Amino acid sequence: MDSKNKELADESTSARRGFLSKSAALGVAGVAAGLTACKDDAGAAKGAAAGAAKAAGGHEVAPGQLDEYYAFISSGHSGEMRALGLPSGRTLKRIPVFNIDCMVGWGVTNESKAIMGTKADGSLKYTTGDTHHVHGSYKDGTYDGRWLFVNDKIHSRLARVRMDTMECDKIVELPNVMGFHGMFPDKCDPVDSKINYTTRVFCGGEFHIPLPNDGRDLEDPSKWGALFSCVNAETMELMWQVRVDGNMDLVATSYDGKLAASNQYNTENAADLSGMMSSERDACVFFNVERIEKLVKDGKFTTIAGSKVPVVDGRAAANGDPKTAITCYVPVGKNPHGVNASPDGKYFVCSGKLSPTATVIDLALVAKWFAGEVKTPRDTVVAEPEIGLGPLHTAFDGKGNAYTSLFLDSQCVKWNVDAAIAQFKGDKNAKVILEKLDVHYQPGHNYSSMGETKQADGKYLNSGNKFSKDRFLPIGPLHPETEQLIDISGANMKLIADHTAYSEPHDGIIVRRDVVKTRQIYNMDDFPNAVKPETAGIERKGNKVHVRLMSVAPAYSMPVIKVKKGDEVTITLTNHDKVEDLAHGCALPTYNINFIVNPQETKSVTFKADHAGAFWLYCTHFCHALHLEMRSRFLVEA
Ligand code: RUQ
Ligand code: CUA
Ligand code: CA
Repeated sequence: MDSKNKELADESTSARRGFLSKSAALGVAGVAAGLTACKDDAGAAKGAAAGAAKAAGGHEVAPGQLDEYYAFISSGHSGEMRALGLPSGRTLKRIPVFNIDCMVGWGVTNESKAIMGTKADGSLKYTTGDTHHVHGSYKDGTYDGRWLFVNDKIHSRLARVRMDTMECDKIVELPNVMGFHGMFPDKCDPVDSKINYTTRVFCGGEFHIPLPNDGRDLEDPSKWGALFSCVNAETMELMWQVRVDGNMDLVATSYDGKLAASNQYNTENAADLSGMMSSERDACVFFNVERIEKLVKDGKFTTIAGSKVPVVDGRAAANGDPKTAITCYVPVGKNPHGVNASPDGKYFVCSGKLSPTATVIDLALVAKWFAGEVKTPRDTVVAEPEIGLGPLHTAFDGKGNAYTSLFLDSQCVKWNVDAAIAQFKGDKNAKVILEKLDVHYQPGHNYSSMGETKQADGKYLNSGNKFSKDRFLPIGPLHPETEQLIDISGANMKLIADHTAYSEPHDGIIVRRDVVKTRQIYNMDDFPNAVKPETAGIERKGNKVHVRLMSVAPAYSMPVIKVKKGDEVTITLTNHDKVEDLAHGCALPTYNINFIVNPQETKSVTFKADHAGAFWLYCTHFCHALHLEMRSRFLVEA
């Protein structure tokens, strides 16, 4: 870049940062408006860029080399989950979950539709989704490589992805919940410590709604409520729900399995923006899992019309006595966003968003509050350092440091948890803030390598930034997002890479590669409808026709398939190839069919043959030198 261009770039960078700070502040109507212009953005941005150029070496993953880590990330309102390699940032897989993906046939095949959910006519119940949080299943306080879970905020669904195949195998819709946002698997049973692995997934409900939401109470939001839900991780069925005051944003769980918590920005129970900002403090609501399950077991629950799921009352009015309470509302900074568990198992950190603070809550003190040994919920707070403007999410390095994204400051702040606790106790010399690093621009989530486990290794931090503007070549009005990779292994944070992301990832996890054990070839017998040579062929029952097809490169088992107009046709295709990476496609022109079958896999589609003609059923997935020749004539007689 010549010096003129460089100047222009710096100028636009600075203008962009200023603009974003202002527009972000606009959303909070004056509350933060005065707080955004307090730093020399241009100077800081230059420093960060120079540092990055130097640091980039040493983290490259050369051609043919494999990454050290996987990242499993959400994709926001594109509805999928993604697997990346880190530090390279290579996209390894886009895992369709709530969205339709015509490459693999997700939302096209009968099997995927059954998982996604259908209406009475067989069409998909929903075709949209909004994924925010991806978390893995645990054993012994770290990932067991079994499952990934992800939420859908739009239609309040929880999905599970098998880590061995990286495919979604179950989706459940939470009843009487709207805006299912935060989610976290448990790490241990609250009672039986031998069950030291994930058996439950906790789900926060953000928006309060009439209960049930059937047209009643439309004009009286004061009667509306929000539910915290518990899903059985194995069966993916609802276990119970807790009604709370306020809303629930994100969710964290303790390593001993006893506590789950959710930050609440609307303790006011308000239905409009100014109302939601009226209190000086909001809360982090803690759930006593053992007590909730005891109530459910003893039949002390109600149900909400249309749902059989037991609902217990976690509202403050019903939980005045700590010794029997199932919930504890800990006051935290105003309109918090984010609650994260420290890898030492001791603390939850709740960010302020409209307060420049992070609140550190001591879990041992929360347990004592439930035992009646701590005076007020606020007494469980052991630190509340001022860390910067618009704090959202906190990650950890396993060495006692926390890394919080600062949306308004457009920075990542590194701070020390023990120092914050010392400062809270009165130590004026405690050095809490260790470093601030500019990120580009306006970070939402950040997450660190193995940072949500006891094996947090303090190597990498990903900053998921909501705006990229001048970081990449322009591509029209919608810019990609910037996922910035930061090396946190040394004394100073080093920005080492900008990666693009299609809108819009929120949370993710970074997982050591040895944790992930995938299978490359299916077992044919896992599919009850697998087509074998003895069952292959065409079968007619009335106007229902079943075409049982096999693929072996470069041919399908039937060169000609003949049906009649008006038939309901099911095509079941089993891929008999056993070679790793040898998938075949199956596309049927004008019938809107496209899917693939991996080695030894079986999939099926059902459709009405409603127009006559000759249609080439062809292989879409490059499989062989004669891939183009891999096609059959699908004939529909008039
Ligand atoms: S949220 S950008 Cu959907 Cu996890 Cu904070
Ligand atoms: Cu089979 Cu291409
Ligand atoms: Ca509030």
